Amino acid sequence: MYDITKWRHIFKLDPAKAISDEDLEAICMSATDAIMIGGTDNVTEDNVIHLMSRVRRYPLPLVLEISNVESVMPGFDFYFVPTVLNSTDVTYHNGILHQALKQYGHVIDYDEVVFEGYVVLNKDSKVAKKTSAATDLTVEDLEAYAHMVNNMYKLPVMYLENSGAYYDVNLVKYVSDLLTTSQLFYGGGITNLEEASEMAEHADTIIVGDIIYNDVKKALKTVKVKESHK
Ligand code: 1GP
Repeated sequence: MYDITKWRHIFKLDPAKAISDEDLEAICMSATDAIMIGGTDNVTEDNVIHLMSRVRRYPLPLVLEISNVESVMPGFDFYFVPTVLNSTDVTYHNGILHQALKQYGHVIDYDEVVFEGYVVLNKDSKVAKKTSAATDLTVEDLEAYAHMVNNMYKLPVMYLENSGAYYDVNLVKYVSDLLTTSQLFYGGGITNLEEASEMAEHADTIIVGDIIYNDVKKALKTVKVKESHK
């Protein structure tokens, strides 16, 4: 029904953070391609179901990016499952996934599941700390991850995750040039249209998170990237 490969812009909402009805309406009625619900800390069944029911009033695709098994529930259009390729802890490669599939593997609709090859870049981010990610990466490391995702695991999505800070666009370009089939997601520190456009020049899809909570008007402007990067 929805074609993820055409998505250029996604707003990521953190279920652990408060958002007013007014701001949520503005985000959901914008021209963004999808809403993704996901976070690192304090993601619970309660706050996910609450946010899901609020976003469901609006006619746009809704994704749950899974952070733990307890907060997974039916009702989303897609389930994005991160595997953190530069985590030093197997839990975040496939440990949680293995446990989840042991329990629910027989009831999952795999057409709704998208496996994301994550590379966590910002050493100061919560996700880097939680997953014990090896963030001290050289260009050669990034290149190897691109080959891993695109040519070895053949994952549909590679996600360059620089949560909380704007990354070096040249490195995003470098990775982008290596991918032939995997869709490149970039998220991290996008706060205005200029940054959104710069990253969208190379990433297939940009993810905008924090700025929603800091300055919703600025967040809304990033959606304009869809006009220049169709
Ligand atoms: C976080 O990649 C997203 O998972 C977006 O990053 O919150 O820094 O916009 P920001």
